[in-house]
Amino acid sequence: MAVGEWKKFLIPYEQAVEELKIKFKSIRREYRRKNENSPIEFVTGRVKELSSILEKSNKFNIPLERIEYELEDIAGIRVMCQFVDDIYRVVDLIRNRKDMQIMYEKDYITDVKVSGYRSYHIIVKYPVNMADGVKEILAEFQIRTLAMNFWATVEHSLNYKYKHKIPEEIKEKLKSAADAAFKLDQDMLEIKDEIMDAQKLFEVKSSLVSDITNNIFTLLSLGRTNEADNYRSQLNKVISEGEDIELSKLLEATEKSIGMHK
Ligand code: 0O2
Ligand code: 0O2
Repeated sequence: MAVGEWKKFLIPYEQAVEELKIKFKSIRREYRRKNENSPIEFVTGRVKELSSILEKSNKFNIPLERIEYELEDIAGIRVMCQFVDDIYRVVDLIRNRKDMQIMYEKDYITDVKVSGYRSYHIIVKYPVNMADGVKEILAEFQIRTLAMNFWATVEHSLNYKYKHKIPEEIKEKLKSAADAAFKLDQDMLEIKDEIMDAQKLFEVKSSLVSDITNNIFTLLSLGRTNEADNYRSQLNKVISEGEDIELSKLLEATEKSIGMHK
């Protein structure tokens, strides 16, 4: 295939990656707006480089005309989660979607790879609406925790450095690092409720502070400079030494002041 033809071949994959990134980032936004804990921490995606497509198809003896059916990760989406159980919530999200069809799933968390690699993979068939009709493509989801992602990124760059021939002693270190990362994930899962409470508290606090700041600006725009300055210094004091309940009281006070002057 000429370079121009490859470019054309890759268009639906580029479209799919953009769409899927938006769709899964939106799910995170939806959870956050509803003030619920999101199983999705962040999402990345990429279209496989042409050189990697050719290298992989060569390695597996895939003829060019079969690439679109047999290379499943030309379009790749990665979903990162805070906790191991979130991975399975994301898997369920994907299983319940009407805009893609699952071809198969690989649970490399239960079936850890020899390298130490852990992630949940789902291969889907995804229809892309092109100018001249619908083109169905295959895409690969990799769902993993932040710790699994850290490990995989490091291991991936070492594989690149050593051209897939990582020395035995480094391989062993990597294997035990992978297990240590998984131990961290399991420990975090045990205190998940505590962590989520802390994150919620932090969110509540930062939204109170932002509401109070907005009110202070409103007072300034109403010409109530002294009151605004007074609230500003109270806010600084409460932030450094106060409790959330005092922030709520301060918010109420600023709302009352605005009400009086509007
Ligand atoms: P790093 O440093 O390599 O981890 P946006 O600003 O949202 O448009 P975004 O989210 O950065 O862009 O995504 P982009 O630039 O399209 O995609 C690149 C990301 O895809 C990189 O993450 C890669 O880690 C990730 N990626 C690389 N290979 C694969 C793969 O085989 N499968 C999947 N699913 N993802 C892959 P970072 O964090 O940008 O950069
Ligand atoms: P890239 O550079 O990420 O695109 P295989 O038969 O094992 O060679 P297969 O059948 O294509 O691979 O599927 P598999 O095993 O599910 O792996 C697909 C992708 O998962 C890989 O894509 C990697 O992104 C990731 N992966 C699998 N095993 C490992 C591992 O041991 N370490 C790391 N860091 N990533 C892994 P590519 O095309 O190999 O690479």
